[in-house]
Amino acid sequence: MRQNGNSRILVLGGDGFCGWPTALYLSRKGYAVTIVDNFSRRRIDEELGVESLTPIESMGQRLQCWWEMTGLTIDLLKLDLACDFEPLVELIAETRPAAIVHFAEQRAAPYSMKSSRHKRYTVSNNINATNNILAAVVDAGVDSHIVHLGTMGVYGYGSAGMKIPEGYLDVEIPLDNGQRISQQILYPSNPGSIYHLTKSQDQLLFAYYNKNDGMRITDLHQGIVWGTQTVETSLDERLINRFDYDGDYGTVLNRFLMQAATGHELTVHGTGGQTRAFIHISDTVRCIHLAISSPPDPGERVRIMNQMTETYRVRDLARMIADASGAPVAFVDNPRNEAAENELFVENARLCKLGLKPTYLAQGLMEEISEVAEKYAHRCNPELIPCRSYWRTGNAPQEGADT
Ligand code: NAD
Ligand code: USQ
Repeated sequence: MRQNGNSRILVLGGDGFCGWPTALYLSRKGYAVTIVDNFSRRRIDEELGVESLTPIESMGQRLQCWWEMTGLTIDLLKLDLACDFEPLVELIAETRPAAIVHFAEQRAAPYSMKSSRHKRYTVSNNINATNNILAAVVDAGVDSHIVHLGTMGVYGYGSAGMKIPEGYLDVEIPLDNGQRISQQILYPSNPGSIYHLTKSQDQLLFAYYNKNDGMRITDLHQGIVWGTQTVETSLDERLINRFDYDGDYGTVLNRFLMQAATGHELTVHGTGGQTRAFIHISDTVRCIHLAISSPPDPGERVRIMNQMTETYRVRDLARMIADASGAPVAFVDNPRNEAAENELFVENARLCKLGLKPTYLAQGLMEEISEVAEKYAHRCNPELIPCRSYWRTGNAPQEGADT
């Protein structure tokens, strides 16, 4: 396949769960891809004493294997985007990328709530990385399209029966003279963790650089990503994607799939009344390609699209997996500070209009359990399953209690 020199894409955070399969997908689509990562995620695995359920290779091995399997090369630059500003400006000025896909943030809500050190790291890493990327594009004098991975969590998961719109809310403002004016404002943020707070702050940075510098930005408000493999990561075991199952980085659906495969009880927090939005990893990479292929027009305000395909209540998800696998369901004390129940209706027309054909849970569930979770179940350390990050000290179990 030909690599088009005029279509350079930077994939920031390209060693991560969403970034790696996206880099491969875009490479296969003919883009010239450069991955930028500081490998902080691999260092956090060491800090927490955890490992991906799937055996992930070093980046050197991954890129060598991709070349062997496809004849395609992907460039790599190790940079800390929150600190290494000048090299980032140089990279952007030299490569003049058509798009910069920004995954490079600390993305686990429980990790961000572990201690004041983790809160401060998450705020400093995420907000500095985003601001540095935007400021570097200005300094480099290029018109790259920024595609950022945001989160559904900026909306706060509840809208009193209204469908959550794609980023902006129509409001009517009463004036002193008795008239009313209509306006669209950013949907009010209501983050549920320090991590989600950084994504809310990112939104203001995007609005500002868009207004001041005319920057073209797409912010994808993504739901919880489930699954592991894409067509590209399945080509060879050395390309396998990461699968987090531990109490900090494991997300609910993948945790339930791993728990079902290892015979562990499914750990539902509280009553399991939280409703969340979900998307399969294969749809994530396709959505990013759709967003890149359809950049905002010059002068267009920040384009926000809700990147999700289905919503589920956590206890219904557990019941569905329990029915399919025979695993028991356990209702455990909720370590988080979140409502016991919420309703969630989400508008996702924009990506569907661009051509997204969703992968539904019912289709891929058993395949994921048998092909990934069961295959690597022997690598699971059950000690790492419980969530031990508490939003408030009052949520932590009393000393001596069983965790
Ligand atoms: P991940 O932790 O697997 O990957 C993030 C990558 O970014 C890692 O490789 C890490 O080393 C890198 N990184 C972090 N800070 C960096 C820095 N300062 N400089 C350079 N590299 C840095 O996370 P993921 O699951 O792939 O998520 C990617 C993005 O998608 C995140 O921004 C996250 O908020 C968003 N998102 C993820 C999910 C999900 O369910 N995984 C859902 C919605 C949104
Ligand atoms: N939960 C359980 N049992 C578990 C783990 C989680 O009941 O074993 C519950 C949580 O209490 C919560 C819900 O499941 O109510 C979702 O938790 P999660 O860890 O799957 O997801 P979350 O913390 O919201 O974060 C994940 C990603 C984050 C992304 C976000 C999208 O880690 O990067 O931004 O999903 S969203 O949730 O739509 O905001």
